[in-house]
Amino acid sequence: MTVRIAVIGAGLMGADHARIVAEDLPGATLQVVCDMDAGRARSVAAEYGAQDISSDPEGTVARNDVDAVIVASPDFTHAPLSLACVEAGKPVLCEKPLSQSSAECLPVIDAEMKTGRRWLQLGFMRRYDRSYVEAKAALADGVLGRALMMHNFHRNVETPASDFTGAKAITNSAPHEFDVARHVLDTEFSTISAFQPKRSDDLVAPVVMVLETRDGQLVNIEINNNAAYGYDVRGELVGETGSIALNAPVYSRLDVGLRQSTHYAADWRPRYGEAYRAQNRSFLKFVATGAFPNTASDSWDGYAAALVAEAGVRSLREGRKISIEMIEKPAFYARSKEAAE
Ligand code: ISE
Repeated sequence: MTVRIAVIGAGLMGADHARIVAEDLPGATLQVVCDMDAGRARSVAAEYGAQDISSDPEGTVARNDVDAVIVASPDFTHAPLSLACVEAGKPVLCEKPLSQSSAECLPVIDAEMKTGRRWLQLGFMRRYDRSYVEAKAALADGVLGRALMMHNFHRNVETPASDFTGAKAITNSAPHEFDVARHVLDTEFSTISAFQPKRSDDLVAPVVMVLETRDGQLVNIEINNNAAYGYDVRGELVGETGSIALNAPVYSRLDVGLRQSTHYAADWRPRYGEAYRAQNRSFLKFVATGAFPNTASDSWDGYAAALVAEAGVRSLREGRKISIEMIEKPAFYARSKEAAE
């Protein structure tokens, strides 16, 4: 059976997901491209051969010719549209974040649990990137010993919007590290401390965070959205008997004029192109089998990322360490080692 997918949102990420569905997802078809801007929906639909377009997100979710939904519309629509998918019984891959409000994630969790099965896969695609996959495997294999620390650097060329702030670096960019560090370490965070250095100009300065886990480990995260030189995400997982570096793939090195050089991606899309493809393929398998992929992030992970970000913004504002108080994790979201990949 071909899975008929609707993509809601025809902006940067929506167009990318439409391309993946149309060109790189055997067994799926791009059924609908939905955007409030009909012209943008029409343009993306024409480029990737969608069957139809719409400007009605809720109506698109309800369509009988839509088997699954990818939500890539503006952040504030993610939780309401995910809730609509859960209530309509439509599997949904929702771009991060589920919501920037941890409280807004709870009705999605409640609705999903009420149905008794999983519907929502969340788009923290870093979990599918080879560097984090290999780091998690090395930790599981015991070669690093017990995990002690994880260092994370997340640098963008420039801020994505003119109104970007240090707080937005925490709520928009850092949730990737909040999620993937929890995933690799298989833990939850207990505190967060956030700091900002001073720049000599009026650009948004980096945000540096130190987080403690409930298992006594330390995770530090640098978010620099004005790094200027390139899109650069790397890090290191340090154990008691070894460490593993998290690197970007280098496909070529130019040797010329007594110099060597490699190049950086301009932004996350080329850097994580393979991770998005792997994530979307795991979503298609989830749709076809109903078995939630063990690697993927879910509604609980969306709540956890939003809660940590809220505490990080408070720490930056108040200049002190903030405790992270989570609700108890429902057994419904427990992960079994044997679960589907
Ligand atoms: C952006 O929203 C993303 O999700 C990217 O993956 C991240 O690298 C970037 O910093 C964010 O602004």
